[in-house]
Amino acid sequence: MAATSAATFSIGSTISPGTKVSQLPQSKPLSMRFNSQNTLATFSGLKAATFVKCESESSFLGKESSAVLRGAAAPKAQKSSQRSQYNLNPQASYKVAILGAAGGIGQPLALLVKMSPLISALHIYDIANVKGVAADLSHCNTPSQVLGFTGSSELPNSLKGVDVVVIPAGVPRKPGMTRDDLFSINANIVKTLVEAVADNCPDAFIHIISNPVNSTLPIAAEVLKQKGVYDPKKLFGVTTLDVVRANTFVAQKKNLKLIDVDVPVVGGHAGITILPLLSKTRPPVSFNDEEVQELTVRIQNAGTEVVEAKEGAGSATLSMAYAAARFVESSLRALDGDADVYECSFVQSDLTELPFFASRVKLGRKGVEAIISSDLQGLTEYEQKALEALKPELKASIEKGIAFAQKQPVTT
Ligand code: 2OP
Repeated sequence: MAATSAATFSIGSTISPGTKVSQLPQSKPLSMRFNSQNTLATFSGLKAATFVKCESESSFLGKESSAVLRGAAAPKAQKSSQRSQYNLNPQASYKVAILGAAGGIGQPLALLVKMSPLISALHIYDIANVKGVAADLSHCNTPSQVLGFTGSSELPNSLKGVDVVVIPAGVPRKPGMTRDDLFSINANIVKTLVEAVADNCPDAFIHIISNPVNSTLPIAAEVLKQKGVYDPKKLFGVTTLDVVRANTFVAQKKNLKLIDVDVPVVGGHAGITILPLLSKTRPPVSFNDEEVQELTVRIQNAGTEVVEAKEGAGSATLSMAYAAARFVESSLRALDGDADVYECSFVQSDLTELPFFASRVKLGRKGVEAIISSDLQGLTEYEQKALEALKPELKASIEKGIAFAQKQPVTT
């Protein structure tokens, strides 16, 4: 992922742990620039001896605005951020597990994650067909060792010592289905997998991709609570694809350089619960009413656009894998001490009256360090109405997940 100039990762500025942030730290694309003689050769060869330096480019904010924002929100971080430099040590030794790694999202995700210089071990788990994927991936000459784990008896070992667990397991949509139609199958899958996470790597960051995320994330939270290991700062519903799509569609519509565009997307991850805040687009862009309506609806229905185009062969896999890999990379950078990592994610939140809500968050070593409240301030009338309109559906999905988990207590 980092080997192409198109790779982007959101970063912003630093805020004290646990605070709600009223200043606006903009996530901004970070082009991974490997400062060795030859980026591609270094990355794909990764002889491990080379120290890889990653420079963040504040391309969409501009250096001045970045400095102002950092100065306002994080005087301490300013010194390091002004250097605009974060050093990646290719010998860093994070372990990542992907549960559901033989599936449509899991395979490309595993490949993208295998390319990270921050990972020493990539554990891929699925109920079947994973050994071949592991053998295949293990031939890529990037640093991480790939281990495949098949079936429930091998699930615990796939999770031992893991820092980040990503869960794309489950069934995808077919044309005519909503994400909620997947609930009856995927709810159980997520419950079972998160129970294993709780038992084997309770301190890991957990990334939930399995749909309906608006319900599976609350299920995961409930399972972790029942197991006595719930840390709300480390449980994430992956909504990065909504941001990726919003950035792409806005850049296309407005003929902007893609890497410069950043649109926060809040709410949840299904239909009208996906709310792109176009008024907060960076760099600032003006949209007429028709454009706002057209773009908002397209971003909300983008998953369905792919489901229909695939005509029964599944839902978004490649773009989802790309987005999920970006979120993994951001998490690893946060774990590695980068004080400048921002992403949108569906997390436990007090931004609204709902217990979980997607918004921009600041990531740190311990997970969510701050929830960016300023994105919900100064909304347009259209956005304000859409925000109110999404709440009943999101609330119902959250409650459905919680009720499911409470009815079926965890196995001890
Ligand atoms: C999507 O948005 C698969 O939920 C995923 O397409």
